[in-house]
Amino acid sequence: MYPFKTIEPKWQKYWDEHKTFKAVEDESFPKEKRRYILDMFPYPSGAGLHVGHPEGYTATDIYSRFLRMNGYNVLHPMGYDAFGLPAENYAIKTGTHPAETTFKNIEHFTQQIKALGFSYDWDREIKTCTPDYYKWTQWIFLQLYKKGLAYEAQTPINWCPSCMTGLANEEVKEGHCDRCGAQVTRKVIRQWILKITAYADRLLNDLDELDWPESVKAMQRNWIGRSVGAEVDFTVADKDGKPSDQKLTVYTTRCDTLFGATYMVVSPEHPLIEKLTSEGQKQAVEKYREDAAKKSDLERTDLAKTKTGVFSGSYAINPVNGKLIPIWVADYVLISYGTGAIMAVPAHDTRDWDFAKKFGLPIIEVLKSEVDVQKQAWTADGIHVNSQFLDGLNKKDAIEKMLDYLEENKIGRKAVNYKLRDWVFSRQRYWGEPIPLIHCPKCGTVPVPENQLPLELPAVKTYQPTGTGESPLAGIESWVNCQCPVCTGAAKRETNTMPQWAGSCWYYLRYLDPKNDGSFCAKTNENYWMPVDLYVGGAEHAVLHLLYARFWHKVLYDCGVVSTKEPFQRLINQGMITSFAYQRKTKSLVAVDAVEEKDGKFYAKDDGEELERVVAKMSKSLKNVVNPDEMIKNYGADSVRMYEMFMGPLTVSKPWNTQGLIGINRFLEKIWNLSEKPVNDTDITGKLDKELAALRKTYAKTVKKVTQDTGNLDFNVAISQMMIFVNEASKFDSLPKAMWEGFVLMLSPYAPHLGEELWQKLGHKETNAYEKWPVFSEEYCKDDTKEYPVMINGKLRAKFEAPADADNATMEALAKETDGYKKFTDGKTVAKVIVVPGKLVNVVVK
Ligand code: ANZ
Ligand code: ZN
Repeated sequence: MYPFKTIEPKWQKYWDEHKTFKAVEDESFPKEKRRYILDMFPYPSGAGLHVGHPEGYTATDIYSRFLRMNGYNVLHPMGYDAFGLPAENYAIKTGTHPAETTFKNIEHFTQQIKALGFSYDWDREIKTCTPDYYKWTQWIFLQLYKKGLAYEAQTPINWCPSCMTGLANEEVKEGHCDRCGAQVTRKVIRQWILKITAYADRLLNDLDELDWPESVKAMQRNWIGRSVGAEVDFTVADKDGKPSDQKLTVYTTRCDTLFGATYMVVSPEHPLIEKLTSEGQKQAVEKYREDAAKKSDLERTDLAKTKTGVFSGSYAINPVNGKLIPIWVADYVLISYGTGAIMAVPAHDTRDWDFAKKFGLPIIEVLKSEVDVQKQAWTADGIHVNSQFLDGLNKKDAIEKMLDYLEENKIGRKAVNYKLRDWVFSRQRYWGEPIPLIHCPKCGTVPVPENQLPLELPAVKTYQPTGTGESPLAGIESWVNCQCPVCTGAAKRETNTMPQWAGSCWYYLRYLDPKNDGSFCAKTNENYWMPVDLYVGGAEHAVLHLLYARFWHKVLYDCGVVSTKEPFQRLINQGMITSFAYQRKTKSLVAVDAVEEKDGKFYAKDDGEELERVVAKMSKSLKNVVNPDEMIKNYGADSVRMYEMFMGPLTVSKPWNTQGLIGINRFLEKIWNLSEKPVNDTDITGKLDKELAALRKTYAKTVKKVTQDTGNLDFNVAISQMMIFVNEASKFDSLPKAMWEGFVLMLSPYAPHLGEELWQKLGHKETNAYEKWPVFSEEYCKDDTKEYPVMINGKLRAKFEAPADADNATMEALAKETDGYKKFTDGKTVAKVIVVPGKLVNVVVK
């Protein structure tokens, strides 16, 4: 084994002591020679680093090192997203202060990350839970507050009964808490909410200019969910069926179907319900509303669920044909979207159709349908029928015509709606940034003055959330009771804290100027580095962190404190690293330690059943979690780095296979052995023998490919090419020095410890991190094979591929292999084969 156990700590110590990767805002680098390469910083969990972390981190590290060697000034920082529930849950169980747990975990993470030899500027490390950091998170919150983008409301929100806190929409996955899996309920509590909806259009439109995966952009577009339609005003009828003063407005994307609206539905929370409900229906409506309140939005809008509803007892007048249509109350209409009321067109909307069938409401076809609308809804396009002035038009034209009609008659207008909801921003938990606001009985809500920031998190006795909708901070009277900064009277602090996402909304800005006590980031530093040129992280952040951070960034842009509209110009999602698992015929999975391998086959230890090897997520229960520490210990950090890059393209999911890691370790060993050979200082072109010429060619191709592939983040392909070079070079007893130096430099971003060691072995005294990247000569890269024609009796009958300098025997043999040769000589006598070297093969047959 090559001595990675001594080499790796040696160079880690060197980099640390020499601050090799310290980034300086050096004005001699023009803007186009500066790069900001960012990793999604980790949450320092107790479990430590998993093998997924080094995947993205290695990719950005290779790229950063490559850029430095190509003359760029590179900012490549690392830090910790350190507020969060796990540390708090641990505190509840053990009474240990979350800070203590968090800092212990951070220490462990740092040690693990450093063991991988990443070229971070550690002087810029940040932790979102330290007061010098969250001072500025609070400051940014106050900017939002001053701009009217933070407001207080008593609203029904998603409530996790197990975490005992409110959640943002983004934190609810299919009706369950994204963190603990408990079913989310609705609870009305006082909340601080951020008006992200004010930025919906910009968050949507500016996506177009980002170099991001299409899938992530699509997720953000869907999440923002811009919908263009119309509001239509219906007049509610009085007891005698005559128009009353009351209007009921609906939102529809299909105003063209207005002639097919046979009833209306209002959400159970609609503010007009009491007015709309008749005496006779009062009890039934009340009961229905109570039941609906207990259901989640998901349960209510699930297409598969049978529809429920109740008649309100009143009618509205369809504004285009004067018909009276009943107004129903049903929970498939949500109060939070559009106007909370709809016109129902059962012939052309599936949910309305289901409802109409269940309650015996009329179904009127208004678009020529290819099905019988009494038996099934027709939701596709068609020519309008039964629709007076729309008859004969298709959907698009009919919508336009109806919109004109509505506007002319002042019964409707174009309207835009978004699925995006404002961001419920307060948490009733301890381990987060205190929201810097004060409630004064005289002055109302007053921000904590900026010169009093940070508002530090006080020590508490118990971290247990109260479950009443109040944070544990509410119990600390000495902290809660304060002086109003405006009138100096007695006031109380806001006791809610910020959500996990707050700190990560702007951390990339703090790296630019992490120790600045007078500003969140000096303008000059911001100008120097922003925007982030490359951001690499997991795909799971598509609508949470990545949307929130864009929102805050735009607010800061509007405040004039950042210079770019978007924070992250280019985004790449690394693929998931999976693991193997073993499956029975019944499809049940067997834990790795209950499997035996014999001759490449796998058997269950208990009953000997032959198992199929499958790819699965790493999980504790399957015991297939790969521990990076163990891998580094056994095979070295350089092997782990290079293996993770060699597994496949960065963005695809791929299974861990320790055999592959061992292969890479052998490859590095081969390189080490090469370095033991003498290097030849003199220019040996004069006495070139053929093989060395071939190696020079391979070298030139290797430089070309590794340069291009590294620049394109195609690391696996670059590594393959390095392997080709090493295999060829291994056949030589000595190597030209310039070639070997060039190879060592190319290797260094990938296996930096080995690279530095080999560089030193070549007699260099300093790090190679800023050495010039090798250049290649195009001359040597030229394609050295060509196509040769095969002529038979003067006619072109075939072609074959061969080296440009192929000898006569090779050319003749290859010509005889071609299908054309076989066909046209079949049953004939070959009289002569004439090879014209470098040109063609002539065949004479009789
Ligand atoms: C009449 C109609 C006819 C509709 C038709 C659809 C098809 P998007 O595209 O998602 O914006 N809708 C409006 N507000 C709603 C609410 N609060 N809860 C549930 N459904 C609501 O969807 C807009 C459509 O969803 C609207 O257009 C409305 O039904 C329904 F053939 O109006 B439509
Ligand atoms: Zn006051």
